[in-house]
Amino acid sequence: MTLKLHNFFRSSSSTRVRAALNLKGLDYDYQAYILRKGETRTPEFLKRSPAGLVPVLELESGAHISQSMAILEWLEEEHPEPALLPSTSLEKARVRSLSYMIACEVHPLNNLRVLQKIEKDYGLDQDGVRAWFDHWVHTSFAPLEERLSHEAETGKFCHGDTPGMADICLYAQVLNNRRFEIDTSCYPTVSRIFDTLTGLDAFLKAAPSEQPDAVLNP
Ligand SMILES: N[C@@H](CCC(=O)N[C@@H](CS)C(=O)NCC(=O)O)C(=O)O
Repeated sequence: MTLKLHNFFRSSSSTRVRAALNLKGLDYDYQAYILRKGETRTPEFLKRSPAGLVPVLELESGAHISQSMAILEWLEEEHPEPALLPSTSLEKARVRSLSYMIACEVHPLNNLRVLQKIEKDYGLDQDGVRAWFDHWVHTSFAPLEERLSHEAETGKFCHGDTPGMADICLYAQVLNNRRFEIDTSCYPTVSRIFDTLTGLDAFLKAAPSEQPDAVLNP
């Protein structure tokens, strides 16, 4: 089965999907879009995904799946091994809950179109935009650290000793934080898990710097 990932190297929701595909050992074709040039706003792309956002996973059947978390869930159902989610419903809920602290509460407030909007329409300068980004990262990373450091289910990774959905979200967001020079080293458990993830091939290969379009967009 040939999968095609429509994505952008620096997009953290794209990084999530690349890490999941790598963890599951799935090959995929890489289709790059330059977001700042509006390449996801063309009629051709909008046919794939009317929201004009990456990532979009194109299946061999021609079907398209948008929204990184929906893509991760599809991958998990279609390619269950190795699993991104643990086995019991309660454990699954914990992993989804940790994942959504990032995917639903940090990322949507800090993605490109929001940053462009607050800069352009509300007159924020670069320092203001950075302060906005910083605020929403810490608003969720402080309770994330609290949970990861106190909950017994945390292991080498966010849940136990195998990497999964929450680790994917954490990894992509910490890389994004670093790009905006947001220091999250004050969160020791988050930092420990991130450092462990950087030692895994599936995550290393998903990093923005490793993608073919990284060289074209310094
Ligand atoms: N909730 C979506 C977020 C997707 C998203 O915000 N994508 C950004 C890049 S990380 C994008 O395509 N931005 C293009 C734009 O804002 O024009 C997901 O998880 O897939």
